[in-house]
Amino acid sequence: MFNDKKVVFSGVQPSGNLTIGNYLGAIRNFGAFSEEYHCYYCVVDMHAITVRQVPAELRRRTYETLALYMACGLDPQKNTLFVQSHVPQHAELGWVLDCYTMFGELSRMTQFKDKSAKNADNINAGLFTYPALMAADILLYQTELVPVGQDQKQHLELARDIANRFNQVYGETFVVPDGYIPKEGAKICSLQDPTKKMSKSDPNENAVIRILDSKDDIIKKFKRAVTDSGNEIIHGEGKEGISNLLNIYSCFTGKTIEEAEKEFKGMGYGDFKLAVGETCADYLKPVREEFARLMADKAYLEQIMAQGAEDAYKNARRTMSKVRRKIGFTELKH
Ligand code: AQP
Repeated sequence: MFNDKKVVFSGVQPSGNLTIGNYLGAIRNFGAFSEEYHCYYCVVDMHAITVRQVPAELRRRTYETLALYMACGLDPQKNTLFVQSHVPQHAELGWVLDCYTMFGELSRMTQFKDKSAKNADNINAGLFTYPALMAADILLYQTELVPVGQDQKQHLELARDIANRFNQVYGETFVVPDGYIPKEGAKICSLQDPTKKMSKSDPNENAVIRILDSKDDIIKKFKRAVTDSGNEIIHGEGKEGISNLLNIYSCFTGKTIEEAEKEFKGMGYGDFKLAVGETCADYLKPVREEFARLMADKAYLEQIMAQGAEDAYKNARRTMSKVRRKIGFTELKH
């Protein structure tokens, strides 16, 4: 199916029902690479357990995330769609890279600081070393390009540092990946606190729009979105709520922020929020429908998972065997 194309890798954690942040910042952009690159799109369940998960929900969301990849337009015949824990080399390389990642580097990661604050009763070692496992995910496939949202930029830079460090010690082993952060949609903010990014694990349902929310729920949540005491629909400082809504509207319509500002000039906040909600809900309708169709056929999803794991495994094994040789592990002769 694939030749010697350059590689794209990205992943999404099944740590909650996916949001329009995950969609606009990441998944929506994945399909554009499918022709030119060998694309690996992974459901990163091993990352998800850095925060306590309910097992049955994690399992269900793993299927759902895979189905959402496809519902968002990723063709499993043109992309390797798989689940991280099905390919054991992720854990294996993750451990090796832990030994090439510095305590100080991991301590500086803002996601670690944020998540430790949110999960004060479970600041586990996995949460701390999360970026080294993410580096392993990427480097295993000799990835050139990693499409992610703005929040992953710091982790990606660390993955580059780890690759460079390893290459300096052992000679060229890993391709050093570049990030691809979209111009629009790289940071979609919470509807209840627009100074923060929208997160799928946010306990406040009104703060997040989920890809699979019903039209009514989407409109209700947009109507409750925090704005400001003014009445002008313009993008800018001190107008974080309105700016976020304009940004979302612009992502779903392809219009520029200036065009959107012009369109809504003179309109009240209530009507503006309703218009953004309707646009978002209508845009996502085909995704919701295709998702429902795919989820009805679990056997098909399992077939895609198996096919993806087999393809990913072949390539991951190649890199891992190179790494094992370089670092001095002995190999058993068969
Ligand atoms: N608000 C966002 N705006 C734009 N892009 C975003 N991404 C996440 N939130 C936004 C991008 O979605 C991809 C998958 O994210 P992830 O599952 O790896 O975890 P995350 O970055 O930690 O996303 P969440 O939604 O905030 O999950 P939880 O709540 O579990 O921590 C990534 O490319 C990410 O940049």
